[in-house]
Amino acid sequence: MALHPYDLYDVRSLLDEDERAVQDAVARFTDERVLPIIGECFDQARFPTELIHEMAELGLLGATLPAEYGCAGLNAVSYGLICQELERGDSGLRSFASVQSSLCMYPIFAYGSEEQRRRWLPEMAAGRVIGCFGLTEPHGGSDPGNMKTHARRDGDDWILNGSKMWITNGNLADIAIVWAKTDDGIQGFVVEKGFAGFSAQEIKHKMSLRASVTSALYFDDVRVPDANRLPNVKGLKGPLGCLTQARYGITWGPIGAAIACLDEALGYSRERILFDRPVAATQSAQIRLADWARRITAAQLLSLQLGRLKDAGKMQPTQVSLAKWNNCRMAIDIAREARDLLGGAGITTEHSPIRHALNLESVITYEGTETVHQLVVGRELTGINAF
Ligand code: TGC
Ligand code: FAD
Repeated sequence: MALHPYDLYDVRSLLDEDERAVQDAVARFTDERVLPIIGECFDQARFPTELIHEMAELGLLGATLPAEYGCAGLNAVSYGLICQELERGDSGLRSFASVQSSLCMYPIFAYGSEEQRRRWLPEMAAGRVIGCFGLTEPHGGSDPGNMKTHARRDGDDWILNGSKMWITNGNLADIAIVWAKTDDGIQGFVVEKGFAGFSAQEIKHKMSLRASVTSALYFDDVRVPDANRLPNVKGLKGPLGCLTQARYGITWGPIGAAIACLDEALGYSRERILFDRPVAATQSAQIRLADWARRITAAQLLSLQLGRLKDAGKMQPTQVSLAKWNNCRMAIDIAREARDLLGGAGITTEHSPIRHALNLESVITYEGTETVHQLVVGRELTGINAF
């Protein structure tokens, strides 16, 4: 029997019935609702807000959180498959889901009070409240411990000052999870749209993640009630704990982008006749295609094992760093090479590789650059902190 070209090791056979059903449902959504419009959204630098409601209906927002908060209660592998299938459409869609789920709903669930959970999570699962996550600052995102944004206690409130940069969903969001220095260490605050002194400004002229909203956030003496402070975490481990959740999903996403590029390049190289034979009949094209399949297969197995470790409560941040580094590198290299295999046709958004390649420039940078993840693995091996 012929092997599946995008799953040479039959990784799907390692999924249970529920996981396969999740993958199929999101794959259908991507094929029917995302792929027909996404090239144009990218051209127009427009995030398709019209899809938010459908993503919520499918249970894709906060998918791993419990049903009592209106969420789907899925396992980590299912969440990974959601990210993979969304990013097969576009990294912007996966970014939206990652930020809403792992960076906004997760900290409210993990660090928030019961009152905060009940207030925000059901609305966020339904897509009626959109979140963004403010950690990075203009002077250096890799070193968030050096943040300048600070909050000062004033009676029952806090007064927040500072700014955040490169914030996904910033101008879409109804609430921002903002990390700020206090006299008692770094703490997280739920800052609501409309609080006086809080503003968001969209970042224009992006050549990457064009179908996603990215913003700068400004806090000018913003008064935030203590009821909006996340009470159950202090220190950098708060935001870094959220990043571990989001980075886990990001290990899966680029697999989808790489599969989309392999799919396009396979189809194109079979049809394209040069020197009296299809490009796919040349040894150099086959070696490239085979090499992409090898790298995709390795990434699939890496993320699946990571997901199994996560579901068993055994996943370590260093393992996430290794997979985020490997899978982003795998996907960006494949996307760039697939663009080349399409020749001149590869430079327009008629075909997906250039869009994926450009998007992956952000994906390999955000949630910790490639260098940051290499140094995390190096620190694990040597016991020496090289940051
Ligand atoms: P370090 O001393 O290593 O750790 C401080 C405390 O945090 C704990 N910790 C973690 N906890 C959970 N998960 C992790 N991954 C953790 N890493 C560290 C650690 O145990 C310690 O706890 P405690 O109790 O001892 O205080 O901190 P460091 O200052 O040396 O930082 C190390 C470094 C460079 C790895 C860290 O700063 C880092 O990861 N930098 C990169 C920043 C980053 O990734 N920013 C991403 C911003 S959000 C984003 O990009 C969203 S894009 C989303 C989208 O659109 O999809
Ligand atoms: P810098 O930290 O200034 O890094 C510059 C260069 O220095 C990089 O090549 C880096 O690898 C290298 N470097 C860093 N440390 C070392 C070292 N020790 N040794 C050698 N080299 C080093 N942030 C949020 O908080 N929320 C979001 O929603 C969000 N969304 C984003 C969306 C997009 C589209 C993008 C592009 C970014 C987003 N970010 C977000 C920010 C992202 O996390 C940062 O861009 C990233 O962490 C890197 O920070 P920086 O851009 O300031 O680069």
